[in-house]
Order: sequence, then structure tokens, then C-alpha cells
Amino acid sequence: MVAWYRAAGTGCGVLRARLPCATVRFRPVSIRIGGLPAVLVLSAALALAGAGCGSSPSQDKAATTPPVSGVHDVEARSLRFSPPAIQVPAGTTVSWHFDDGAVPHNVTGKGFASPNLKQTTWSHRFVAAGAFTYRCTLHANMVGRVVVTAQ
Ligand SMILES: [Cu+2]
Repeated sequence: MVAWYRAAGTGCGVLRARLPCATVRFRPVSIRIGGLPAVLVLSAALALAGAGCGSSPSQDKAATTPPVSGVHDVEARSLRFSPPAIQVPAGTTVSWHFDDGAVPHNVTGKGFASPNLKQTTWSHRFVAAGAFTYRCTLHANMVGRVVVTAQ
């Protein structure tokens, strides 16, 4: 204990005038309790940063383009999904055709994710109604949307 106070005394020389070193050194419990708000603040900051980075023109386009009805096939070609947005009734199986030469792509959305693929087809059945945006995680601007309507 004596040794500790000595170390604290030398380590907190500047702060000592305002803050007792004992208080500073015995803060781990307080920091741990205060850690939650700190983490939340950090998350909020990251969310804001993500929102700022996340609204590229193509993503906005995928989110706002009127969806094409009567189509359940999407091409992944030339670094884009075509059509970028489709509308299907619930229960539809949507197929993505990967046709971009040697360039692999994937389809990654909330609740579905393909592996990285090229020259093949991957399908996912949409059971629940809703708007499902998806992306190719390999190419930042490859974004699409499937609007699933209730039957
Ligand atoms: Cu891609």
C-alpha cells in the first residue's frame, strides 16, 4: 500500500493539485460502470459515420428506384444488379445469375447471404413481406432491393 501511494504520487504529480491520486487510481469500478454509456456513445458515433458513408448514389438509387414487377431473375453483371429493384409476391424464389466473367459477386441481405460466386445461379425464397435491400459485399456500389408484397 505504501509503495502504491508512492507510485501514485510520482505518476499523478500534475493532477495531484486538483484530483487526489487515490481517487484516480481507484476508479476501475467507476469506469466499468460508466463503460456502458461510453460504448453507447461510441456506437452512436459509428452509426452516424456509417450513415454518412452509406448513402452513395447507387445505394440511393437501389433504395428509391421503382421496383420491376413480374421479374424474379436478377443479373449480377458489369458490377451491378439488374434490375436493381424487383417486386415479387411473398413465397417467390428469386434467382441471381452471376455472369461477370472472372469477377465474383455475392448477394448479402438481412436473413440471406450467398457465397462469393461467378458463372452460376443462386436463389433465395422470400417468405415474408417487406423491403429487402441487399448488396455485394465485394463491391461497394453493388446494391439491390427486393420488395416482397403480401399475397
Ligand atoms: Cu460484386
